[in-house]
Amino acid sequence: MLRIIGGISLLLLVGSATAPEPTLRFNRYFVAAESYESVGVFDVDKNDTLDIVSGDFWYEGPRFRNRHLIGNEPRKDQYYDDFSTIPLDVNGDGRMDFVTGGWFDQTLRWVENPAKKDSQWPLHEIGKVGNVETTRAWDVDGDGTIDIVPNNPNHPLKYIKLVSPGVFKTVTVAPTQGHGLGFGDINGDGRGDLIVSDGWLEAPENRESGPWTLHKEFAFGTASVPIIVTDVNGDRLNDLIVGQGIVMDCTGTNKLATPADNAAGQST
Ligand SMILES: [Ca+2]
Ligand SMILES: [Ca+2]
Ligand SMILES: [Ca+2]
Ligand SMILES: [Ca+2]
Repeated sequence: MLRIIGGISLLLLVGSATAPEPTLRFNRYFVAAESYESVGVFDVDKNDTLDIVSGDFWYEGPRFRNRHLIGNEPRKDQYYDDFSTIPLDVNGDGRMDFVTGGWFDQTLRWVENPAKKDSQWPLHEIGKVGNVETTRAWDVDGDGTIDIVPNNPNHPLKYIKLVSPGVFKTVTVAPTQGHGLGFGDINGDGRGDLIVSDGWLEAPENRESGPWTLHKEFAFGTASVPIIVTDVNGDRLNDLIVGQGIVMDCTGTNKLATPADNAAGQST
């Protein structure tokens, strides 16, 4: 699991109107001294202003000086068991909820944005999916609505689809997966494929009945989430941008992860 150190900050994007070529500049904006594993940005209170949601609080945009308690996530080891903040109105009441999951309790859950502003947000279990490194949201089946894809090393790869308010359906894609996950069209057939640490899974015409064929054309070891799919060199073939995780060796020194490290489950 990757650590996020320090408080929450925003990097603000500022464009220059007079330069012949746009120059991008980022400013750091302090939000809060506390920090959690994950952060999301969406309009919590429906006032057409984006807010920040992270761990036990949401912070009112656009200044983020007012915070509201939404939960009481216990600390486990050096982590909070809360590894994503995917905005999704799960119960269809018009207020944006979010989806998260825990490495330690191996559970995917959604967190309900309540009607009352300063009450805590109820937790709802979606399912036991295996250790949740983090979760991503992609429209895996191409129906125009995001699906939830948790990265669960050494557990089956699946996507989880919201089929009606508060009701999810799980579609299994592969019997196992490593550390790392991406999504994009690799073979140019218009269907998004899933990228795992040891290859890419070709999306079949019927995503639910499969089969998703694994093409072992690379081996990334402890790969990032996400593995980004984009055409880097402009040859109209999608390429991959992948980060490499780090592990701690027995002396406490960081080193690049290897496939052997990944198999041993030592990734951090
Ligand atoms: Ca809702
Ligand atoms: Ca979908
Ligand atoms: Ca494809
Ligand atoms: Ca390319």
